[in-house]
Amino acid sequence: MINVIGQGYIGLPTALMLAKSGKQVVGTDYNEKLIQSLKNGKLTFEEKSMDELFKEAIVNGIEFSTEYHKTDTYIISVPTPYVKESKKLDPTYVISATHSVLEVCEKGAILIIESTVSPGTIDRYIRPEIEKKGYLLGGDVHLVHAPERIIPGNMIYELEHNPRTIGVDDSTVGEKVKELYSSFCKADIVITDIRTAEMSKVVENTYRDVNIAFANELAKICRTINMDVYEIIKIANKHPRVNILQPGPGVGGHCISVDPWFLVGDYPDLTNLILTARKINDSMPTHVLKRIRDIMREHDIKDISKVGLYGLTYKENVDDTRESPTLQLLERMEEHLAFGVKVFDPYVKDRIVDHQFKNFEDFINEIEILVIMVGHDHIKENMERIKDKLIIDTKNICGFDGVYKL
Ligand code: SAJ
Repeated sequence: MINVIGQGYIGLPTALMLAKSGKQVVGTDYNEKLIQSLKNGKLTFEEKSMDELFKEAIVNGIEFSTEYHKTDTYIISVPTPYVKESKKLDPTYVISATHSVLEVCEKGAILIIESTVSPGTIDRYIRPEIEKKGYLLGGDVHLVHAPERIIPGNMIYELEHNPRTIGVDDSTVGEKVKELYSSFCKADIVITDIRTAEMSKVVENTYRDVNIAFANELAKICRTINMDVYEIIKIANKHPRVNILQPGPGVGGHCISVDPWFLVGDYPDLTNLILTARKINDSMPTHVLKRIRDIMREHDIKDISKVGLYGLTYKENVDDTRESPTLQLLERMEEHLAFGVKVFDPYVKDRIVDHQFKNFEDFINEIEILVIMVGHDHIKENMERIKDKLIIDTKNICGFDGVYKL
């Protein structure tokens, strides 16, 4: 039996995949409401293809519980928040989940940590917990780090098709864990040591952050000289060794905008490029704000409530708002005591900010300037409806003339 601890964005789809492939799985979470919802057959967040997967997992007998179970394999996928002020990882949840596992696990149990952790976290915080308990590492408990790589919006496909990394102390355990993940993952699975697994995960997200920052910096340069950055990127990417990403209103999510800080926090003297990239990406919401101001001036619009931000999530077609560029932008506006901008997102049903509309029509009717912050399919399908507005398209999705860009 496998006990998957943490039934959030990563733990739940992973538990479902394992159950679908015939494993006996218990999904554990301390959030009673969440567990009750799953027990009632109701998913707790939206994700492509997850409904069918959930049904198959139920048929295969997946269980959900607030209790940890006595078993030989655990997968810990609890949040690893970062402390905004210090930019360091907060390992509290992983430590406490490890504690709870140690209370119940069988001798020789495999403890797999999937949560993203900053390089060195397992040596610094998890090993000592196991030793403190008097357990022998590699005998009583086997420690593994198997960081996930899936992207919200395409998680189920990527669980099956993305190569994986397994960090272990002992290769026999590595082979066992590889076999477990092979039950649903059809791609290459590399076995390495724990520190290398930690580091490569953070490096992957840092790589993307740096590359997005390059595109964003180009967008800023092109703005000052009034050139079309998208055209330039399109042409440059024809070169066989060039692959520039897309500029945007900022970088959000719980991964790319967070993980590079772990390296900056630990190696401040060595991370010039990484820190600069972070700063560029963090500056994008302010860049959008300046664009809004310029366009309001150009059209002599003085009332901020005539401006509407479309999209609250950190990227298209998901309902995840963590660290989203729109929330960053609203925060900056608030710092300048600018209140009243209107907001709409078809994926965000709960009211999480002021002046948030439930209905798209009402939202559109009340604004003059529409700022597209997220390229949801919904807005692409409603292009006709927004054509008469002044549009600031930060995602380059409007195919018609007269639209303002980043
Ligand atoms: N973005 C741009 N321009 C681009 C691509 C993305 O501005 O060309 C922005 C997005 O709009 C978004 C942010 O970057 O705000 C991040 O989005 P993303 O889709 O690139 O990635 P995430 O954060 O959803 O997921 C990442 C993935 N990592 C990499 O691509 C290296 C995913 O595979 C990881 O599993 C995930 O982080 C994680 O959990 O670490």
